[in-house]
Amino acid sequence: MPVTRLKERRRPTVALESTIYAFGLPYPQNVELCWKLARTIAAAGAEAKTFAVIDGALKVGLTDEELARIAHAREPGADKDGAVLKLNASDLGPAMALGLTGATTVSATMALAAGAKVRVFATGGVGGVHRDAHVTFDESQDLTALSRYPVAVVSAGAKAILDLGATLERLETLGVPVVGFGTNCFPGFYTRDGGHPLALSVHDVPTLARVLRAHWRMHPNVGVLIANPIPAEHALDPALVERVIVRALDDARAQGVRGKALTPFLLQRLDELTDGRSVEANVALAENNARLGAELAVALAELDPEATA
Ligand code: PSU
Ligand code: MN
Repeated sequence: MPVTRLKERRRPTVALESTIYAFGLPYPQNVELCWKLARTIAAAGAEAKTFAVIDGALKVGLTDEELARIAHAREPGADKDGAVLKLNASDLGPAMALGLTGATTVSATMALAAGAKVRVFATGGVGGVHRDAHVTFDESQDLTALSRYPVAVVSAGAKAILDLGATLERLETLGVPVVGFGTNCFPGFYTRDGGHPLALSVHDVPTLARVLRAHWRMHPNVGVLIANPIPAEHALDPALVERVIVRALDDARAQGVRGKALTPFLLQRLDELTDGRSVEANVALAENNARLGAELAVALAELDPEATA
């Protein structure tokens, strides 16, 4: 390959979201996780880029100060001035115009990754259809984003706080392939088996990269959800998970927590109700997804060296 061509090649990149730091995990575990994911991704030969919006500017990669601002979103007094918002894809334009600061959810991160030509995004779990969506209509914008942006989202499934069956049905309606990595069932985030079979499963990274390349030839603007179960040694007991989720959902209902505040509230309650075990599991699965994301970004680059971000 000529030298000029080599120069055009960009390093394989893995996008990371910032809502998991702002509203998914407590401080300082959130900052530590961000560093850990960057190290894991670098060790696998790729580069991590965390997305956020700071004072109206889109950020692809955060400085330590910017990360600290995001990571303190839930601290008392954080909402006094320069509040850190939770931004969906649809919030990005207004946030830029108004000079706002916010953490990007899966939907916003997918939109920004697509714009930056980054094809692989590693997260914890995607948002989905909430359990009472037949009454509240609460379905995450993550689902429509998956149908709109050509990004592979490496996740441990969707959190069991959601209706996993309805989430899979909605993904099918939206035309989003869900590919199990080393599994035939859709994982339940904290657990390896969320109780729903998957039709598509692959067992190695080169095959996964070929699946993505073929998918984007057919559907150049549609995402893919990769379901990578939490490592067995970090999985929580399914009965415990269900018990604490029911309790957290009751608390949310009693306190009238809805909309964007619901997912962060439930995650924080699970942390309290499991004595931090849910946070440990969350960290372990995010790292596992970052590793797979990096391997996948490298494999995609090998398949198609010039097209890779
Ligand atoms: N899953 C997690 N931790 C999180 C989230 C999901 O394990 O912090 C965040 C992601 O950023 C996801 C968002 O995009 O929650 C979904 O929120 P909602 O349900 O309000 O769409
Ligand atoms: Mn919602």
